[in-house]
Amino acid sequence: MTTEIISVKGMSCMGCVNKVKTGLENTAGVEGAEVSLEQKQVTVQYDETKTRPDQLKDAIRKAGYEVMS
Ligand SMILES: [Cu+2]
Repeated sequence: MTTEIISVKGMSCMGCVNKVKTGLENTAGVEGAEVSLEQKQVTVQYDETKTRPDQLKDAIRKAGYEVMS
């Protein structure tokens, strides 16, 4: 298991937080995602044999938000 911290741009409310969290948790290999609205940051725990940071970032973009890191 690996942890990746990703900065996300454009989240403004709990609805955004839930969209990003759900998008990540529906991604194969993701074990859990914690989203901080205050820090505009997502902490993702994932199985590095099943997914990669690029795919995590794609999931965030697909949810409708920009990735800064
Ligand atoms: Cu929102």
